[in-house]
Amino acid sequence: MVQFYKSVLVALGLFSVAHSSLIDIDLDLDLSTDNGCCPQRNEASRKEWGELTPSQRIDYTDAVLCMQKQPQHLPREEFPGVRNRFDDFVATHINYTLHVHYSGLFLPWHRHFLWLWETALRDECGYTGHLPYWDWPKWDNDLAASPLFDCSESSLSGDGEYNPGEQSIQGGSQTLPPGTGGGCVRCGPFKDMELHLGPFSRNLASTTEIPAPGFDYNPRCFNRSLNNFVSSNYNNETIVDRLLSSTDIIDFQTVMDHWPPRPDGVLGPHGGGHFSLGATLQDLFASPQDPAFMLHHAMIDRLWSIWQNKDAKNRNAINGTNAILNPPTGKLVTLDMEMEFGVLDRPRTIGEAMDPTKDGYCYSYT
Ligand SMILES: [Cu+2]
Repeated sequence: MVQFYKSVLVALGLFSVAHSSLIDIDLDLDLSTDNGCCPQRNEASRKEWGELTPSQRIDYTDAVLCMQKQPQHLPREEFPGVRNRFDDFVATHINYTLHVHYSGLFLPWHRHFLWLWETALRDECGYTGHLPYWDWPKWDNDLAASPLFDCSESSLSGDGEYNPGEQSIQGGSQTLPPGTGGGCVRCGPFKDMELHLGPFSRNLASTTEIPAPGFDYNPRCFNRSLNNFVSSNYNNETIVDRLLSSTDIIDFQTVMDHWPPRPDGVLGPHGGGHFSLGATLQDLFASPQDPAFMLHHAMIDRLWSIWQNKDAKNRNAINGTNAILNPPTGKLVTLDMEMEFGVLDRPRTIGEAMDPTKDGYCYSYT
């Protein structure tokens, strides 16, 4: 996938992050206060997974399993692979993948997507907690020993069964070693989970149309492969510190998606998290099928909000276009550009998603 992006970047002549084709937007909003406008409920605090008690963690995974038992809202005829409410979120992600990755929509679209997920868990499955996050550097050397992936009843399940046929991963100029699993997950709360959508090839044939298998129904087991090489190289403390000291949104987005922080960097911490858990989370389109997806993106959202708050006046900015890899044909993002969420929500402007402490969201991270 990364190899593919690199060649597309070269083909599009975007190899040197074309500042001129990107846009910076500044808004004079104070992100450091909630302006007292969160009247509907107390401000939600999103916590690190290991900070939750085991029973709070089980409340979260129970709510995820509950979503997999609720009826879908998307029509079965058009979306045969969507079998439940959880799949509504997966299919919505597939539907907008070519707009909301490696683009100006990446950060705000995923911020709102996570909030819709958290809200659905609470409203539709009686979850009383908030969305936890995966603090990558805390566990980057030994994923299997972390409370996230130790396969206990209070984890998000763990490694898949060992599959000797597990392939190494091509990440830019680097060949990343395969992980330790590769087969079906057989322990923890998601041991019986079935994936319905995807898999999508990592060699995308087109960047303008959703490729095969689209929304086809393809039931199979939930596959994982823990990869400490990837997490320790691309999700370590040094990279997180570097991300938080980014000088502007262009720098922030470059570090997030490319490490070393150049457009030809192999993987940033965004890709690193995806590639740390094997095929299900690596799937650019259908990755929300791994229950760790929302916690990985909550960490991205957390770091974005921490970074924004360090210089609130100047960091209410977003950068890029509304198309994957910011091709010249993409539309430059603006704060009043609308983002779509299909059946999950009405369209929202980018500006609406810029401040998590504002009325409507009212959350912060510990
Ligand atoms: Cu995504």
